[in-house]
Amino acid sequence: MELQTNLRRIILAELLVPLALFIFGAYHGVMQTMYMSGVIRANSVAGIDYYQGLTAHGVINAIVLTTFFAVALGYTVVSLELKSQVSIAGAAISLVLMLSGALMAAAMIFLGKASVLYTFYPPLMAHPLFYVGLALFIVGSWVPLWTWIPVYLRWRKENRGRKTPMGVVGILATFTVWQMATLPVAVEVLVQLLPWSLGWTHGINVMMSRTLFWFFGHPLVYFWLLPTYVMYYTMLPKLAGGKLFSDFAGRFTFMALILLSCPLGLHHQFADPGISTTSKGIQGVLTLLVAIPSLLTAFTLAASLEYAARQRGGKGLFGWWNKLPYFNPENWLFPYLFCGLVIFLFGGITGIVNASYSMNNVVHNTAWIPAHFHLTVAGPIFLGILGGSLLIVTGLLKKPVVSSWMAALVPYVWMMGTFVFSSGLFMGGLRGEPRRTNLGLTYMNPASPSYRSDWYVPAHMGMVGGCIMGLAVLLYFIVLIRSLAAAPVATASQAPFSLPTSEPYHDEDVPAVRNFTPWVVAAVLLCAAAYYVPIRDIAKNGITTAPGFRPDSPAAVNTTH
Ligand code: HAS
Repeated sequence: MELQTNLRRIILAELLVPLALFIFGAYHGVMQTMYMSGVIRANSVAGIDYYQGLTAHGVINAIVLTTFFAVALGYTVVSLELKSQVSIAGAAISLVLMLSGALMAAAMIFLGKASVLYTFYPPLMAHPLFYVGLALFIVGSWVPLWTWIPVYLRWRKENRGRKTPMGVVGILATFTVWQMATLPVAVEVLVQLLPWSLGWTHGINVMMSRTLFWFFGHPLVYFWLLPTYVMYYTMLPKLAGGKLFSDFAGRFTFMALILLSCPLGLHHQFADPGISTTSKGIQGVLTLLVAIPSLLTAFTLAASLEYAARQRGGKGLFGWWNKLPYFNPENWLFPYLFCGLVIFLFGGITGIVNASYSMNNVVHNTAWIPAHFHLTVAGPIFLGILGGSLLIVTGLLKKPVVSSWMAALVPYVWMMGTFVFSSGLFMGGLRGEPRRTNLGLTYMNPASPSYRSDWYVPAHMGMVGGCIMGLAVLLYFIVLIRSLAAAPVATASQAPFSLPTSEPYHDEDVPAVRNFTPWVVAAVLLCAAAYYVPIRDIAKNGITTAPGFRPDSPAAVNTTH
């Protein structure tokens, strides 16, 4: 089946516009490593200051690029796998809301009126239009799920007894998590931040705001992860030349992430006051539980890779690893998914360190944390986005992937960069190097009394890694732009675009993972149980509200903009 013409256009916009914005996001990532290592000893470069650049980096890369990709992949998978037409009006409304919201927020960042980082923590205050932009963006990202549900229900009615395609299960799980996660942040933005930045309220309850943010902020990371898991479960085994080892494992992982993604944001607030240690302890245990679906994914995908390698003639206990298609330009997508998995091994293990309440005290707010998340969101997720976007864009435009050897090289260069970068930040973090700090002005400046020579090597490793990551991005854009400029492939222009789809090796039929409803109900109840006490405590504690601040001044902001 061919995708609807207008849907193809919308998907292309959802992939290409954020990739264009990402050029700024990636540039500011490399600049961060320059500031942090002291190569740059200034507050700003080319009129953009440190916190402005850090905000652009986080908002564009972690919120705009990831959400657009999830929506674009969602439309592609739902439409192709269910062989159904989706609402073009819904897709267009979603695109317009998301684009206008993203551009409004980006404009405020680049005008220097929203240097509040991607967490937009108060008492840092942004211009009201930044919060309006965020609200539009979030509402726009809700629309696709609402329009997919009737399509899915119709498909189920017409295909009684058939299993829902795995990719569709994964996409519906992704957006169910997103819907649950974004409600509290919508409350934070509309009830707290926007009126406060408009000057309608004179102070903000920072603890309530942080708690609502992290109610959203942790499931946000699984919202990033789930589209990549869709690609891992549906595409990777096929690209490796084999089958998905267990169909049940994939479906269970998606359902378990619906259940467990939301009720554990307090692990980002282990150091915050005003929340009881019991509530933090409970959510700490839930955080360890949410690692289980990922551990299951690790074993299932390893078994799928082993099956594929043995089909290709692999032998022995470990000898089969040699038979995977690590570098085959015709199969350029495989390395994006495979390198992502290798990176995620280290991102996942360090997440378990963070989740351990006592060890978190050692690493919290240090460079260790960005090291962890560059091995997760900048590892499997980012590589999934790059690979998935190239696949869908060239597939929809019927263009060849030009220099496919370079396309296959990108993930290896990126992996090398992230490992060097993160190793530096892990080492620095364990020595107390802080995150979100312009170290070049002080700790990385030998002329400063605060100079820390023991952070020199880690911070410079971070910078070298960052430059290698920058090189990978450059190579990727060379491939993408050359592919976009190429003439369409004549033979392929006849064939409808399709996604690589793996068959199951074990095709278990377990009723418990066929239906979303019990998982969603259980997730809502678990969230209510996990958050009732901390929210009640924060509301009751009578915390003094705070005025707004900007990162460059200790004086409170005057809210007449
Ligand atoms: Fe995290 C902080 C705990 C996963 C992202 N995390 C962050 C932040 C971000 C982030 C962005 O408990 C910083 C937020 C901020 O700005 O302050 N995280 C965890 C845990 C997991 C975890 C327990 N995080 C993620 C994922 C992210 C992400 C996924 C992005 C998508 N994280 C924390 C905690 C903090 C935190 C604390 C707060 C710290 C603080 O103090 O501020 C788990 O879900 C991880 C489970 C994953 C695994 C790995 C499975 C491995 C697989 C690969 C298999 C490989 C194969 C190939 C088969 C158990 C699937 C084999 C190949 C060979 C060659 C061998």
